[in-house]
Amino acid sequence: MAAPEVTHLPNLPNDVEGLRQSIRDAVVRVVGEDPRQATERDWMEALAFAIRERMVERRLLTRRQFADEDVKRVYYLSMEYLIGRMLEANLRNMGILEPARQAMADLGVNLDTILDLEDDAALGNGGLGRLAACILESLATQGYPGYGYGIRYEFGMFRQEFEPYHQVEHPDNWLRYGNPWEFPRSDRKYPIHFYGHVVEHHHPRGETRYTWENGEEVLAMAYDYPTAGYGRRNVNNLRLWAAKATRDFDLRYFNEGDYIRAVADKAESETISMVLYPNDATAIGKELRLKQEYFFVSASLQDILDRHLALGYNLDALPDKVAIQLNDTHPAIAVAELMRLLVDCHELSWDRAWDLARRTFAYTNHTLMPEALETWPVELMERVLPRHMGIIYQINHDFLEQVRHRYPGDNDRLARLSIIDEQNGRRVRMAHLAVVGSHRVNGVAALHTQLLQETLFEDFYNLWPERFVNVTNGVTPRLWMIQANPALTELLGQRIGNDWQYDLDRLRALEPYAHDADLQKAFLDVKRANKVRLANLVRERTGVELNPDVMFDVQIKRIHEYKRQLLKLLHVVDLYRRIRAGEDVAPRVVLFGGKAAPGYARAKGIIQVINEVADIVNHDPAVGDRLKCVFFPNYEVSSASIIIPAADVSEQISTAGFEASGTGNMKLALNGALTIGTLDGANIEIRDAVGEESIFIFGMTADEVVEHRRNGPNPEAILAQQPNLAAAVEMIESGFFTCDDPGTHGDLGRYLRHEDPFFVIADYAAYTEACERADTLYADRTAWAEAAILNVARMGYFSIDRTVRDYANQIWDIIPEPVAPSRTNGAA
Ligand code: H2P
Repeated sequence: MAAPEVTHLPNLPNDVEGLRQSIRDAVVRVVGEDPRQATERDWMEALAFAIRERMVERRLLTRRQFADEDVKRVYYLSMEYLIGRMLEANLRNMGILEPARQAMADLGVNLDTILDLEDDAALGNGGLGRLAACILESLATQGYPGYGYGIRYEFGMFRQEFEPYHQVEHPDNWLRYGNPWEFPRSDRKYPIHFYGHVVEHHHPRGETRYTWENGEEVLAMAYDYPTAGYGRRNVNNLRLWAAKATRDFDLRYFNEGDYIRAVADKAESETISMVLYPNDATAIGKELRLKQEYFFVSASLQDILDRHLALGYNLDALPDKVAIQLNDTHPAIAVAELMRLLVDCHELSWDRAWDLARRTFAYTNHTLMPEALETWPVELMERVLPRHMGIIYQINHDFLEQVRHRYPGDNDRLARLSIIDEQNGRRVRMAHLAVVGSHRVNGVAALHTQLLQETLFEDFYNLWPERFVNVTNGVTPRLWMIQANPALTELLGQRIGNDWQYDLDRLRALEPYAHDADLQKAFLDVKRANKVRLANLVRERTGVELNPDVMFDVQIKRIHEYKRQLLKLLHVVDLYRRIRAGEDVAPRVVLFGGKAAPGYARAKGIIQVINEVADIVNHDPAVGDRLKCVFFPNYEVSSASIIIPAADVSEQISTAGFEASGTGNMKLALNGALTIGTLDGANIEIRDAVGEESIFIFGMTADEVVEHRRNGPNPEAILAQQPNLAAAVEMIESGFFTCDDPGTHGDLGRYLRHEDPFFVIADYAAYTEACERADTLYADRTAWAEAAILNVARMGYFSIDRTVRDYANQIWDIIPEPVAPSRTNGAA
């Protein structure tokens, strides 16, 4: 038994005086600067250190309590976490934002200036990575024992610049000033093995055993990021792995005098965690990506088993004490890796291990797009992970035996279900591995889950209907309302109190006031102030002046054909042509934001043409304030939190059946934007929640899209009947917007006229009609305010807290374990 002073956790004060003391001390002790000479960045670092000391205290308390209470834990395995800035979020969730603001002011520093210095942690591409970050925040907020695992990329999502119209990618060197939020754990390192070969050991009695020999090894080293819950003491942990060479120098080369080669090997093994892969239009066939996936999965599983055993549990208790969620197929190799660890390293029998693995894993699917469903060439898998290839064959063999038994003689079904795709040069279908190895599979919105069951996983659904569940996505109100929209937060507080911050359904209390004239006025004033705030940022970033009194119409998301930025652009061009022709159109600001995968030529072409159109429109004196078009550069979490509260209209116009859920749609509606949307993803559930009158739905349904495709789409025939649309397409392809090189967009014209794979042309008329409905309502300020307020009031369902509870109850079987206040360690 350790002495009390050893086991006692410090209990730092959270009042202004205590914080001021900690911050001033940190400038000297941690930053190493004289407070008289400290720069703003020095103060930022000192503040971050003062907070992290407090976070780690609560982290340790949380950990103790989880151990004492024997809790079941969930581990979220994700290649992506799109966290954004951490300083403000940590201050808020720790409940010390205002005391810290005051403490900084006492030290002569403006907190808001400091907050703006921080780079975004952009370890993700889009919705998938942002969802992961929201889930971690909610796990902590609700007191669930939840851990995140991922990769500590040296370079996150690229920084986007326009030169002048097309996207240029710059490396995101987010760690260049170091990172005050992370705790490097040099004692937490696991060996990760690649290449080599497998040796079989036959035992006269009992199973054949395998060892994986030779090959290469790198180390995975842990970096911990404490994640604070809002309004609770719970602080969870996000553990990100960085690759380290097993030794700094290969002595063989060194002794031969080849110093450079000795160091180069070290650099090469460390490239594994160097850079986040941007989403790509075509499946990534890169060895490095496979290595990244295996690297973080293996380290995480070794760590999970270590913790499980260290807590005194035996391996048979794994599914009772551990749930592992696979975020998309990226970590699906975990199924084979856990089998390897249990069978090869812990010497469990195959059948026992398989039962444990399947009851431990669950898999979330985020897309039906075939190119995003990972498959790896068997040859590559065999070379990089030879033991895993053998394990996958064994899993597949056992699985197909079951299928044969159930559907004798149905060879087509076997081929469709097999984990190995024999058609396309033999590839491992990671989604199949994930489904076979999980006890639950979920889609991320009702329609998406239904389509999974009817299309992509139809055969699996027939086999195991009980495995499939829906968990509709959600967003955290802490970031997407309290932090992003302080003015609306305050207004809500005045009207309905603050309970909604913990239970978003309480926003309903606003509903009876939706037609209260005072509230409407206050609501519109808040919106206008947020628009002014955005207009200032847009001026700073792009030089374009926006009039806050016209409608702000916003489409922010990754650039992808199915998300249909082109549909919005055609509308802009159409309006522009009509304004020039002297027509009276309702004024609007159209704002785009989003990145195109560097290898996705069509998406990059879309960015270029939007920028070109914007340049002409914004400089045409005939247009004035009636139309402005902005492509907001380098859209990321921190700019999203300025853009979203300022939006009047939210564009959610994907081709029906293609957007799994969407989460931007939820953030925007929560902030009082009205949605123009197709019946796709979570838009359907948003419509059901806010009511038909408070949303503008248009276009083909998912079924109609399938039908339309079957009948052979004919964009040319549609164009022949729609002169406005035809004129817009002509204007683009004629080179009107590309003074330098009029030929540039001929290809885009051909694409729209002859291919139009995502039915931009087919949905155009319905789309503009929906925009006009929005214009009409917008002109009636009272009616608009009422609809916008109702959107806010009815968005409770889309809280990430509900999402996380759905996972906890339907999939993980875990319960919250709020950290109790204690007298010794119970600062507020
Ligand atoms: C994806 C889907 C979205 C979904 C999100 C989170 C992959 O995000 O396309 O429809 O909401 O996952 O489940 P995104 O396109 O934003 O990268």
